[in-house]
Amino acid sequence: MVLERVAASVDEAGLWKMHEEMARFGATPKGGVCREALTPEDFDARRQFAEWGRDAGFVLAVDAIGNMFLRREGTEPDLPPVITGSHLDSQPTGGRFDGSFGVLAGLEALFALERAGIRTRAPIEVVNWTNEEGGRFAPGVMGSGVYADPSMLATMLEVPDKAGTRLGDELDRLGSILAPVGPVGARALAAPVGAFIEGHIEQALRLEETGNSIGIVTGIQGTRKFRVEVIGEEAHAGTTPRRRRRDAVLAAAWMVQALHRMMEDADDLLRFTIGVFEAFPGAPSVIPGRVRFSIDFRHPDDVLRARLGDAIRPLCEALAGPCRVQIEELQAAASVDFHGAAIEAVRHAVEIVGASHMDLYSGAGHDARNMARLCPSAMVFVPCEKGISHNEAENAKPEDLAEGARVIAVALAALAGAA
Ligand code: HGY
Ligand code: MN
Ligand code: MN
Repeated sequence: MVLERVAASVDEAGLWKMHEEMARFGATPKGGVCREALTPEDFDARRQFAEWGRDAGFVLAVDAIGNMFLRREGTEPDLPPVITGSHLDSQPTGGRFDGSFGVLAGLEALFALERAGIRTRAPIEVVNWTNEEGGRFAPGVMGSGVYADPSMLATMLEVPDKAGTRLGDELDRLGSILAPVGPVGARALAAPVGAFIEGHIEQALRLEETGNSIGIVTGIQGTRKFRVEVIGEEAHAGTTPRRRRRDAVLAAAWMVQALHRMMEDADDLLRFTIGVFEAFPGAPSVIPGRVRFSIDFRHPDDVLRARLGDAIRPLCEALAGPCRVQIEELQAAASVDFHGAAIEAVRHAVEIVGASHMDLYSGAGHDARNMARLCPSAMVFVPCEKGISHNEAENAKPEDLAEGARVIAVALAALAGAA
């Protein structure tokens, strides 16, 4: 009966209201959010998250990469916490639910436990991971990545944004942002975690197509991310003959075409995206001397990703012509399958809640991939309208968010030993 009481204590209207309030930070005219990592808008969202936690009596801790943990104490405080959460940062033309749902559903799960007067043996924490999206500071899933592998910290602190601002310098501002809210404890990177559950919108169409409310995520496909620099020579557009040109856009364009052709697969499982393509100096009458473009390559099969990912460099070098090409691999993450106590708790929770559900494999990357390296991890997907995401038109229904929060709350309570 305890777990049923937890589910019954989730407040749909309260959860939706938190989404509406969180969406104010970085709100865009088209109804989305632009809240890139460690911008003033992200700091506003972080402050709001801290205030809601403080008002509920939860204790805030922050680690060296700015991940924020709000803790509801357990009756056995020395047990590793069961953690839930996601990210409050967004893409530049992001939606109101990507990341926010996982953080706010986690908060609502704790509020439900408070309302029901239910204690748990282990502490439960809600986390806001730093820089999941990676739009301003590449690569993404950075906060959870550093939490899982602290040896990455020094490198990540040096990552610059387009304006050359160091991530570490922006992060240094977080302390003064949060200080007025209340006491902030320090959290060690890679501190033990009992289990991790992340709620997220599906960002695809399966739940909406099948009429299911809940996706039990069985795994996340692997990814490889690169930055490519093509270096030519700036010259006059009117006087420079073709034979003397070292045109970085021309060389890069050949590379883009050839890469897309190499990455075409008959079963349309492979995901290959060049989302950033910048020409410098970007003046109409100057032959571009430099091009920078991004590569985001994903596929469930680790062997195929290794083979095709390793073919990127030789292909670009073969097409560089009179230019040079520099390629840096920013991130390589293997496909992950979720198993163990966390996903079993989610399976049990959907039965307790009575939610319609299906197993789903995630094409999108999430922080749960990194947490799966530390502890039993799982994800709970809820539908989003037409599967639209990484787009300001992203939308979801209050009843779907509440159903997801009920499943998350019950799974957390079970994992943390509710009594
Ligand atoms: O790119 C991703 O898969 C995630 O939504 N940031
Ligand atoms: Mn996300
Ligand atoms: Mn995203």
